[in-house]
Amino acid sequence: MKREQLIEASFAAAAERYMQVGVRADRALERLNNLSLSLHCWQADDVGGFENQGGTLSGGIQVTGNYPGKARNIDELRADILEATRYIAGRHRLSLHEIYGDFGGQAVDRDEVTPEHFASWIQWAGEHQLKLDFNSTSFSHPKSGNLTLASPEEPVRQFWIEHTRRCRWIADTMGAAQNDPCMMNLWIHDGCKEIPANRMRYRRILEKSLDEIFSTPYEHMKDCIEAKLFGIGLESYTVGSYDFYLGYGARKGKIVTLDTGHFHLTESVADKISSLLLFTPEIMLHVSRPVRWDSDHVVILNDDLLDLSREIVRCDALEHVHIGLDYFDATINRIGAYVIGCRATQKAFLQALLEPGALLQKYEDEGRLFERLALQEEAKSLPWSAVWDMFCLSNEVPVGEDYIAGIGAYERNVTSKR
Ligand code: RNT
Ligand code: ZN
Repeated sequence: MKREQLIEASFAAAAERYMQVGVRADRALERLNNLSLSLHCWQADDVGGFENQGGTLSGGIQVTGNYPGKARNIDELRADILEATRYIAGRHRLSLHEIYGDFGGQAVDRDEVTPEHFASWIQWAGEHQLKLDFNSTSFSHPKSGNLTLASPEEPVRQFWIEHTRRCRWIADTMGAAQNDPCMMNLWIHDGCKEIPANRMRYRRILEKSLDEIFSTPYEHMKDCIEAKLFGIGLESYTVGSYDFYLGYGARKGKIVTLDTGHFHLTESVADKISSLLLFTPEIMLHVSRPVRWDSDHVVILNDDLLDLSREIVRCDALEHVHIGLDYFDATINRIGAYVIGCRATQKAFLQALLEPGALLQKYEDEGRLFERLALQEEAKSLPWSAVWDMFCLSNEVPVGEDYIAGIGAYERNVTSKR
């Protein structure tokens, strides 16, 4: 049998098998097709950006490795992103950080940036049917220090307020141009290596700064606030902790970003979804993979990711959850890293969409708890991979491991020559 026929036949058999537990595989495929991921531009160049100011990465985050071929300028970054999308089925988004503006070799400080610096991105994204998301950048800058928006030094605080206000303006411009809201993520590293004299002090300042920043209403962008457990060198205290942003988001109607690397390693991020959805408008995800700490390893198909995607589907919240990726690995082919992470995320959501939810709920309602556990176990080995292959085939992206060769060719012909 030809490969294509084999995939089609396997899909047909899988679809029948899923019908036996009350699941429509074709419907799962359709829903997966409509799921957009927001690709983080910073995987392509190790969170460097194009400010041309020789800044080194700071803010408690770190990239390890120096695999050759990272993107050195906007053209290379754009080419790399497009190359990655060739192996990822569906229509996706691109998340830009402020430091990736098109500054044309000029030194544009963070409090001077305007939508003009993103005009070429907006145009390029439109041409390639990619929608844009945005992030303010408060790290890797002489004024970053350990405190930015939570700084008691008024000029420093004002500088970062101005930066963040301008970023919201840029995000709104992007959202208007693409006729779809731009998700604007705010993450700051503010914290202390040692125990501060008073934890409340900086949190009060941060709350005030956020209120000032968010006082301008915008129509085409949505504010997301990202908490963190700790940064390197800032281990004892994080001003923008999860409790801080959860409280802020719930009271003031802001979207909380859940970065899966920003929690204690035994804490379940999946379990937070249903609570957050009750009290905050939507959820922004930064899908990442912590290994022993917030290491930002390439996302793989593991239990954490499966649990997270299942929870989102069970809450029927695909419309209210924005799936961004956030990791940076410089030890392997960077484009391959994108593709592995995106495909893993799609596979996780596919398995979630194929879960026999109605039957599980029925068992639970009837108090048949053995049946519920048994079906949960059996569902793990239902033939989801046949549905996955069909997803790739019908979207004309390489099936299975076939994409490895394509990435290799791009490395030989393009990135290795940088
Ligand atoms: C850092 C946060 C943040 C960054 C990006 C580059 O711990 O996760 O989202 O990774 O903004
Ligand atoms: Zn993040």
